[in-house]
Amino acid sequence: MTVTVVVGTQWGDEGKGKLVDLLSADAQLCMRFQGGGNAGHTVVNRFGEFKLHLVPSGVFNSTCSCILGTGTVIDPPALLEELQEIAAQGVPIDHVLISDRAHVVMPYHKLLDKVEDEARGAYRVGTTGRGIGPAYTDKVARIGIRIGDLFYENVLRDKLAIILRRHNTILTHVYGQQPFDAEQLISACLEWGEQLRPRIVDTVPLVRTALREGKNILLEGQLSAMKDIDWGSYPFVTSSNPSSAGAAVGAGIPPYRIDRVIGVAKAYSSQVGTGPMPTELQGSEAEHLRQLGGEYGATTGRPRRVGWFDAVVTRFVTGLNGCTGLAITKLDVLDTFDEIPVCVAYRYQGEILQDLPDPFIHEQCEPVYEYLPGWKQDLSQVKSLQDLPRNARAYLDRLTELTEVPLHSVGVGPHREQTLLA
Ligand code: 2SA
Ligand code: GDP
Ligand code: MG
Repeated sequence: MTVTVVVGTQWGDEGKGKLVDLLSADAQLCMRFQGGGNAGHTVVNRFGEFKLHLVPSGVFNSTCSCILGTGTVIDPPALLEELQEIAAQGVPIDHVLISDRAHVVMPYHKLLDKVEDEARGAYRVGTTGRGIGPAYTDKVARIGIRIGDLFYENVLRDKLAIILRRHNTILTHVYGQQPFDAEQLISACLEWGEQLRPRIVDTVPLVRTALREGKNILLEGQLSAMKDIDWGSYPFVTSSNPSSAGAAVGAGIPPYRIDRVIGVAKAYSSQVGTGPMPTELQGSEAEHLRQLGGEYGATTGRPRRVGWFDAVVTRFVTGLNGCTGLAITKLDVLDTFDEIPVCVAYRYQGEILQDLPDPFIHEQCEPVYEYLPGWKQDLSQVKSLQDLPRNARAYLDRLTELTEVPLHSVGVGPHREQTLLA
């Protein structure tokens, strides 16, 4: 039995969905432990190509129960639509379950997300507009609606009276928006509850049984520690803990039961939203790498910022998460470069920094690059690590050396099969 957490080691979009899809072939339980419809996890397998937002990436393996865990925030109509789309492509979805303790992303959260982020000026986060921050804010303020509340009209009415007193005041007085109507929201909630009823469960006995019976459990993180509310480039972060410690809380797994933490690292970097990124490329260089990597938001479609691999960031994240293996993805995207810069340290006010500084210093850091020779060869058909060209292997070895984590696997294409296991 193994409990495995999959986490991002950069700013997100490293290819976590693809790895979780692959690993779920041997898992009996796959849980998302934080976040919501902001995520875009791309999976390419025998069913086709999917961009999963809320549904765990283990869904393609019908013997693997897939749970949207307690730490997640769920937009019910978005989830219902996503499930319908997946089912329409021939994927069974009966094994997708939802924690009754997860929180509901309500329509006012999505509106608040947009108007509040726009009003933040220099502190604008560049959120996905999926209502994530406001939903977690309500959770922490202890006024949130939980999935289990969706069956109880009286609970919804009582809670909405408190919630709308706050949000309608802000929406109308500060942002000049229309107020939300409690009765309309109550009927919508009751309807969502009915539609989701067969999937809503208390996850505690399920997880306890899985642990007792020695099942393989996969915990799927979204975004990355650089977007972690506590450890990321605050305030340019999401509102939950994508780090491995967040997995224990959000999935309800005792921390000491976690056996493996696989950190997923793209062979270069990308970021969506604002925040420091010393290796970011500009102009035609950025456009070239963006095109090669297809770096566009899987949820919003916006162009991602791109740059070279930043070992300072990934070393910080692998240490923080206790990564036991590094899954390096998208190595094939670098096939055509003569040489590939890797950031090994930063220069800041004449000093060399080896460790990740405060975000406002990070913003002013310049990368110190080491240049590694390219391999100038198509890697997409390579079937094993032994068959990689020497320079590609040297690139991987340098990345694992710099990040102090052994290699778990290498991605040479978007398809599930294009993964070379170490
Ligand atoms: P939010 O919406 O409140 O969570 O935004 C807060 C910050 O988190 C970033 N963020 C993401 N970063 C990488 N990938 C994400 N998912 C989509 C994808 C993004 C998209 O897979 O491409 O489609 O644009 C994601 N979701 C949120 C966000 O940019 C903010 O910096
Ligand atoms: P996630 O959010 O971490 O799951 O990553 P995304 O799905 O947002 O972005 C990763 C993108 O890279 C997707 O389009 C994947 O299909 C693609 N991808 C994943 N691994 C590889 C790889 O090894 N090579 C190539 N070329 N594409 C990959
Ligand atoms: Mg993504």
